Amino acid sequence: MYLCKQTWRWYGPNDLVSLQDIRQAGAVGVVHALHHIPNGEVWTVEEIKKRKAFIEEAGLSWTVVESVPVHEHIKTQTGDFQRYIENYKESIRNLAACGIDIVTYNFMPVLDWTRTDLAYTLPDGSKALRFERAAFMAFDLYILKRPEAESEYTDEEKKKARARYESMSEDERNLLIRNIIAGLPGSEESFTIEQFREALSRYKYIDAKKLRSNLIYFLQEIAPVADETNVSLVIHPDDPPYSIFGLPRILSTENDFRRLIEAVPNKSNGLCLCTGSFGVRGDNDLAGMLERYANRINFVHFRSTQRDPEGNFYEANHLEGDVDMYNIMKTLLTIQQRRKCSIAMRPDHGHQMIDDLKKKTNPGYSCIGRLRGLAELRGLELGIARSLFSI
Ligand code: DNO
Repeated sequence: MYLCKQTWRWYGPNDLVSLQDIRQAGAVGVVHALHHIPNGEVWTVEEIKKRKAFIEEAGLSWTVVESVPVHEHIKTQTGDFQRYIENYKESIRNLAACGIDIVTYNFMPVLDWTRTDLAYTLPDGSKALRFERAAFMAFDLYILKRPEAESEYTDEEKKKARARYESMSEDERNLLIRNIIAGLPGSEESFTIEQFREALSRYKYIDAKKLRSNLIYFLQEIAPVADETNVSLVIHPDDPPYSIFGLPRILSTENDFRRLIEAVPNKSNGLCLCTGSFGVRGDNDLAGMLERYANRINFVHFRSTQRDPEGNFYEANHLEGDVDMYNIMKTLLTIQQRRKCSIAMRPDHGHQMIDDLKKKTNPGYSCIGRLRGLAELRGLELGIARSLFSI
């Protein structure tokens, strides 16, 4: 019987959630990155080994890398991008030499995952991450004042954004700015408004077609190295799964992933199925994607979101919201029996709740909310496994 490999994201020795906490939560592995190494530089065997030993001393394994960040110059194919690609290959080889064989990355321009509100209070008093479209548009139009934004939104949207902007105090505006551009956990970049404008301007001539061809070029370069060293490369989808700030986004749907596989069919080219990111689009059939790309999905983020007709969403409890977790778990279990292997998963994000409400936590990555998520997912998995395969 193959069950998921239960893992947990850990941000390193300064993470408020310790390796021991993670063990107590019941995870067997950690998802981790060497955040102290600047984007684009090589992860040396020495640094990887040091961290790996530290994790193993706590009785856990370093199961997945999330992420080896892709330097902006690779995404835009400017500056020193070829050197950064060579460095990336070197990092893959070094990770493989240390026995770490799943590497997550993303190809979102400028920003990684994006939310407008990091403390959206739910009726039970816990706090969730949220994306509020009116607040986002208010930032884009009236704080960032992106010139093209005026023509990208409808009159009705602009009216809503204006009203939202005017309803905010100075403090609320500053908080919104920080939430959007100061960098959420795991995103390796952080900007001031000025720097953000400049970063956006580097994409002036890069549309979705060009960005896709840059991603394909990058993969054609690194996938052979990953094939050779038995490393799975898993791309993380766009979050939210559509274009923001006029930037192209090219991994938001099943079709986007299909195109990537058609262009780069190497065996190492795979997907991190983040149910929370893809799930924001009603037209993404998550269990179907799992089924159709069964052999390419080598890491799963379990998370659910709750959408509304206004284009807002918040992060729901793991077994609630729009994502049909039962169906996804059932499909994943069936695939693991077919592939005869355990696939790594982690509870993605969790609500800030109970004692964590008194702490200064990493947004989305406090302990107790994820503990609840993992416990629920583990129960769901065992229940399905026992009834399906009568163990
Ligand atoms: C957010 C995460 C992202 C993700 C990266 C993968 O919680 O899912 O930071 O790790 O985009 O490269």
